[in-house]
Amino acid sequence: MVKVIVATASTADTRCWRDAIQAAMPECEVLAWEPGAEETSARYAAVWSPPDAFFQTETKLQAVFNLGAGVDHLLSLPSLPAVPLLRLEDAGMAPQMAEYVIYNLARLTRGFDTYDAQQRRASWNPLSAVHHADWPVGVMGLGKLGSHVAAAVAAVGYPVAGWARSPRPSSGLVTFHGKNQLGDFLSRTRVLVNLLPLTPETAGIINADLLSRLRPGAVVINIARGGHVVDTDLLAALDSGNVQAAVLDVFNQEPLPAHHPYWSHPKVRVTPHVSAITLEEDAVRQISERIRKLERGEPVGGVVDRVTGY
Ligand code: NDP
Ligand code: OXD
Repeated sequence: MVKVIVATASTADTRCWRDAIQAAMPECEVLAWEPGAEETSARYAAVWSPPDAFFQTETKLQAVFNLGAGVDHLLSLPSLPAVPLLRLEDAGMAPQMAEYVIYNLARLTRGFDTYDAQQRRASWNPLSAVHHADWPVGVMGLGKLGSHVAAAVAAVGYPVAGWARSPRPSSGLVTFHGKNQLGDFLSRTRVLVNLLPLTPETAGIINADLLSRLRPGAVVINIARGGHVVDTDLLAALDSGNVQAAVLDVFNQEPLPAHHPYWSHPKVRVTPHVSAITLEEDAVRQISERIRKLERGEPVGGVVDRVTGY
C-alpha cells in the first residue's frame, strides 16, 4: 500500500490533514509525522512549514506536496529532497484574494472608514462620487492568484495593469514584464497589489525606490509574503505621505510582534495572513488527484521550477 505522510508545524494540524487525506484516499496509508519519529518509507509527503528534521528522517519520498501556494519556506530547507515539489494552484484561494482586494479597494476609495466614523456621530454626510479612473490598480504577479485578482478588479471597473516575468500577449489586460518594464508599470499604478512569489529575485522588491515610482497618493496591498517589503522604507513612505495607506496581510516576522509599528500606524491595516486560507476540501481534492496521476505515470500540474523558485 502506498504511504503518504503529513508534516506541518503543529501536531494538531498534522493530524487534521492526515484524517482528511486518509478519508479521500482509502487506497493509501496516510500517516502523521511527529518529531523524533522513525522513517516510514512514505512515497509522498503533504507538508506545510515542516521542520528540516522531517526531510532528514523521510528519505524515500518520491514527491512533496505543499499544502499552500507559496514554496519559499520549503525551498529554504537544506534537507528538502531533489524530487518533484508540487504546490497548490488556486484550490479556492483565488476568489478569496479577489474578495480581499476588492473589499479594501472599496473601503479606501469610497471612504467607508469615514462613514463608520460618521455613524458613530450620527452624522449624515455623503462624500463625493468616486472615479475609478483616479485609482489605477497594478497587480505584481499574474499567476494563478494575480491573474484572477486582476480580472476581478477590472470587472468592478478599475483600470488594471499587471506585471509578470514573461510577456502575456493575449491576457486581455494591460501587461508589463521583466525589470525593463517595471518602471512603466509603476508610473501608471496608484494601488499596488503584490501577488509575487518570494524568490531571490523578488525579495525586498517593495522598497524606497519602487515606492517613489508609484503615482501620488499610492496604496500598497501586500498579500504575498512579508519578505517582499522593506518595512523601514514602507513606514518612511507612509510617514512622508508618498504612500497614503497600506493593507498588509503578511509580514517579515509572523505572528507580527506586539510592539511592531504596523499594529498602531493610523495608515496601516493589518490582517493575520488570512487573505486566502487553504481550503481543506479543495486542497485534499487537488493533492489526491495528483497522487493518483503520479501513480498512473501521468503528468501533473503545479510542479515548482527549482531554478526560478516558484
Ligand atoms: P504563481 O506561481 O502562479 O504566479 C507567480 C507570478 O509571479 C507569475 O505571474 C510570475 O511570472 C510572477 N513572477 C515571478 N517572479 C517574478 C519576477 N522576478 N518578476 C516579475 N514577475 C515574477 O503564484 P500564485 O499566484 O499561485 O501565488 C503567488 C503568491 O501568493 C505565492 O507564492 C504566495 O507567496 C502568496 N500567497 C499568499 C497567501 C496569503 O494568504 N497571504 C495565500 C496564497 C498564496 P510568469 O507568469 O511570467 O512566470
Ligand atoms: C500560501 C499561504 O502560500 O497560505 O498558500 O501563504
